[in-house]
Formats: sequence, structure tokens, C-alpha cells
Amino acid sequence: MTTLIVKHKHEIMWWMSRLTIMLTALFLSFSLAGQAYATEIQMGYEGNLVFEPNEVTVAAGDTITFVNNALPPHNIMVDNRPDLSRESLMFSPGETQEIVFADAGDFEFFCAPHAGAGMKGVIHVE
Ligand SMILES: [Cu+2]
Repeated sequence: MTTLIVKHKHEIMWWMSRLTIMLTALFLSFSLAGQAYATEIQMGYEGNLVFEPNEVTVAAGDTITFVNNALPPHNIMVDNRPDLSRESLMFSPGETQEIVFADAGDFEFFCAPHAGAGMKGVIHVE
């Protein structure tokens, strides 16, 4: 038994170092992807009718994921941009809408049912 372990020790060490490298690479690719693409805006947050965050800066071509979080229903209305708006109301918690902001500029947006309560925001696209 002992001889078997000694015999395979180098092989086991080699596989363990390979596994460590692969896991590190996997972790790095996830964290880098997170930085580049995971712009999320929560709809309804901690008992308030707000977008959280209500101001973000992204690069042209980035996708923003709007997450129906609390106090629905919500929608996303972008001023003067019906093509970027998502008028249909989201009722289910966890429901999402992804919107690609292709053009540079400042885009003010609001939730139609709750604009009067201050559920508004702005997206800066660079
Ligand atoms: Cu709302």
C-alpha cells in the first residue's frame, strides 16, 4: 500500500497542481466577466420604490440587467427612447429585463407606476 502511494506520488502532485491552475483560471475568468458585464439595477429595494443603483455609468454596447426585486409591478421607460423601454409590467420577483445601451449619452429612465414616488434614474453611456 505504502509503495503504491510513493509510486504514484509524483503523478498525484502533478494532477493537483494542474487542478489548482485550472481552478484559478476559472475563478479569474468569472471575476473578469463580472467586472465587464454584470451591471445590474434592482427594481424596488429595502422597502422603497426606487431603482438601486439609480445612477450607473457603462460603456457603449454594455448590457444592463434590470431585476424585479421588490414591491412590483415595475417597468422601465427610457425618456424619448421607446426602443430601449420595456413597457410591459413585471410582476414576479426575480424577473429580469436585459437592455443593451449601444449609443453614448445620458439616458433618464423611470418606472411608469412609480415615477410619482421618485422611482427614476439615469444611465451614462460612455
Ligand atoms: Cu416601479
